[in-house]
Order: sequence, then structure tokens, then C-alpha cells
Amino acid sequence: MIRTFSEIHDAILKEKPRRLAVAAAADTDVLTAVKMAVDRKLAGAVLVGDEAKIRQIAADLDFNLNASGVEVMNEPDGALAARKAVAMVSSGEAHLLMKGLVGTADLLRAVLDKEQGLRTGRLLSHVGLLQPEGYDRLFYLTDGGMNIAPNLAQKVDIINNAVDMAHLLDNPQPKVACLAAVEVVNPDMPATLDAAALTMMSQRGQFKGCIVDGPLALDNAVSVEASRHKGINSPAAGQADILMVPEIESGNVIYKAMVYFGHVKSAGVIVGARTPIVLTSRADTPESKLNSMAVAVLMAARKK
Ligand code: COD
Repeated sequence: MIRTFSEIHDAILKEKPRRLAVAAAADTDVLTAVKMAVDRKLAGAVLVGDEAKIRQIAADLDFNLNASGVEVMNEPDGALAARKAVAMVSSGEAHLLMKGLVGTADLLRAVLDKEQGLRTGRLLSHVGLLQPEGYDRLFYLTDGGMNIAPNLAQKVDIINNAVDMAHLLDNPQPKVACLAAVEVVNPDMPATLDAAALTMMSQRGQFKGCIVDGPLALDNAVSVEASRHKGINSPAAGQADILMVPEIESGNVIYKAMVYFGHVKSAGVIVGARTPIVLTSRADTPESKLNSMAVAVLMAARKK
């Protein structure tokens, strides 16, 4: 099982490099991460965006685009750059899509476009991969980036998407915690009702290749000690790999709190599309963007 970002980077060395289409690439952090990925032979790239700005930033970074075989496609408008980058992946000219300095919703609308998008018929969802210190595994936080207020059926898809991702990263039976504020079912807290239904579905064999458990508060999902203290004896208590949040706000806040207050290593991808999509926050560091590229490249290489 892959337990760290460093293991992800090691695993990629065995795979062929992939070509990224970067939507709205004129950004120092984005190009720093692309340069790192190209230098490590993790990926090649087509940079779609404001060509003059891209070339200026690349020069400032000593990033020799010609020598590295990186192409530039001029499209100064962010939403149009997103559409052009998506079209390149759709047509097979690039293997993977990466978000640059463009709004998440603009990028996702291009991805969801019925004609040229990257839909598969499945729900698309965001997974934030986190490596907090003191833990022996990566956490899959979902969905703090795409689905705003998922219903029960959408939560099933969100879980299955994260489970597929965990399988690709060599975790054959991830434990999924359906997070809520408490670990008992409270009729006034809808998140606990959905969590209880999802747990029953898991017990009845309606999920494959994972164990779903909840409701669990975050402490009881990730700390064996906290769950013992509360007397919770359930399959994912203290041992969760996948943290399924009730709605986008809690997921987004947990992710950013970990990154800003906890300096936790992180990555972000959209799963469920034709290929994984590198989707990080504009404020993510180049290291985090590189980790996201690495995760997406490895998943794309391993996906059958
Ligand atoms: N997976 C598959 N298809 C989808 C999904 C999905 N997750 N979401 C919408 N669709 C399909 C619908 O079935 C429909 O056919 C079409 O797309 C349009 O659906 P709408 O009208 O609900 O879609 P939009 O364009 O209004 O919204 C889709 C967004 C993804 C843009 C929206 O959900 C959104 O803004 N999400 C939050 C993104 C964000 O701001 N994240 C911030 C943190 S990084």
C-alpha cells in the first residue's frame, strides 16, 4: 500500500511520462510545479494561456520551454483556455488536464461539457490526498472540491470514486469514515442519517472493496485512542483511510486547515472523469501541485 507522497514519486519512475494540458498556465507557482515535473521526467506539458505572460514567467524561472519540449498555446481568456485544454485531452493530444490560474467552476464546466468534455457517465468528485505527520498512511478527503451538497446516491458515487483511487494506490480494502459532528444518529443532523444508511449499505454488501462506517466525528475516525475513549467499536473507528465529508464546506475547510495550520503535505485530483484531473487550489504550493501531478500521472498510468 502506498503510504507517502515519496512512494508515489518512486512508483512513477516505473511508468511512462504523460503529457499534461495546463489550463491558464500563466502563474509562477503553476509553472514552477510544471518545471519540476518536466525536470523529473514525470510529465511533458502543453501550456494553454496568455503566451506572453507564460514566456515571461518561464524566463524568470530559467525554465527553457523549447529545450524541454514544452508547447505553448496562446489563449488569454481563462474560461476559453480551460475549454481548449479540455479539448486537447478529449482528442488524445494530451493525457491529463491540470488546472492553472482559472476558477474551479470554469474548469469543471469545461470538463462537464457534453460535446468536448471528459465525462464518463459517472459522477465526478474531488479527492484531497493528505499526509499528516504521525500517521502511517495517506488520507483521502472527499469531496471538498466539486459536489456542493451531495445526496445519498451521490455520496455512494463519491465513496466509490475514492475507493477506486485507493485501489489504484495499492490499498485493496480502504476503510471509509462518513464524517459528521457526532458518532450517534441524530435525526436533526442529516449527515448522521446518510452516514447510517451508507454503513447499512456496506453491511449488506452494497459496496465492494471497502468498509464503510459512520457516523464518526473526525477524532474517532483517525484516532484509535479517541475512539476507545468514547467506547466506539466499529470497523473504521480510528483507522479510516477515506474521510467522506457531508458537503463541500466542511471538506474544503478541513483540507485548507490541514494545509495552512498543519503544513500537511497534500494533493488534489478530480476522479470519475476519463482521466484524473489535477485540481489544486490557487493558493497551493508548487510542492503540493507537483504531488497532485504525480498522483494523477500514476493513476492514469495504472488505470486499465
Ligand atoms: N459529475 C458528473 N456530472 C455532473 C456533476 C458531477 N459532479 N456536476 C454536474 N454534472 C452535470 C449535470 O448532471 C448536468 O448534466 C451538467 O453537469 C450541469 O449540471 P449543473 O447545472 O448542476 O452544473 P453547474 O455547471 O451549475 O455546476 C457544476 C459545478 C461543478 C461547476 C458546480 O457543482 C460547482 O461550482 N462546484 C463547486 C466548485 C468549486 O467552487 N470548488 C471550490 C473548491 S476548489
